[in-house]
Amino acid sequence: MKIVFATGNRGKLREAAEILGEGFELVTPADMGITEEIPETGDTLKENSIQKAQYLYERMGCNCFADDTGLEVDALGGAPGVHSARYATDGHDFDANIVKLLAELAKVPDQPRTARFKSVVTLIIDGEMHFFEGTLEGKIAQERVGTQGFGYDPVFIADEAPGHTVAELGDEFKNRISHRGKALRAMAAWLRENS
Ligand code: ITT
Repeated sequence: MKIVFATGNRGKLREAAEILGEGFELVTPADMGITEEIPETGDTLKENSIQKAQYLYERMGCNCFADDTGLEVDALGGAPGVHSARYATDGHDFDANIVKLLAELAKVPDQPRTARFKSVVTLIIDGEMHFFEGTLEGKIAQERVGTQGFGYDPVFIADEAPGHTVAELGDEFKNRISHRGKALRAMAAWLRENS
């Protein structure tokens, strides 16, 4: 099945292709000649996820899905949350975001470092919206370790793999336990049953 993934994030695209497997051919906005950044101005992950999928559906009239993901850190009142991509700067600067996250946590040394990734996927099929969600619980490491994955992976330790950051685990293990893996496998199951 050919389906458009409304993302400009190459890490997400790589993971989604592996999670969904051979039955799905993923097309990106860039493949369709869309070069502008798709707006995400909502106050929640769900609003942003809808906004990205709807933008593409209205622009191209194609079945598509979008993923909005945020990192919620308990000691920071749920930040960076919906602002995860632009936590430190206006761009998607993964390194600057990690530096800011560790600096903010250094200001509250007595607080637990528990955190979670949450993904909300919006699928639009023939104009109808469907939602799929996934969460990965864990905690924030004291320093960055590992080179795999993307975003906050070098400082996120999943409960399923204590002692290692997600950036040390590799895509295959990450996809098995991750927020995005859970949400996209649920979407794939829905698509297999309903189309
Ligand atoms: P698109 O909207 O184009 O899909 P984005 O990078 O803007 O890409 P999000 O708003 O959903 O995507 O993600 C916010 C940020 O959260 C993202 O830029 C990463 O820094 C981080 N992030 C998302 N998924 C992650 C993951 O699986 N592991 C680590 N960090 C992740």
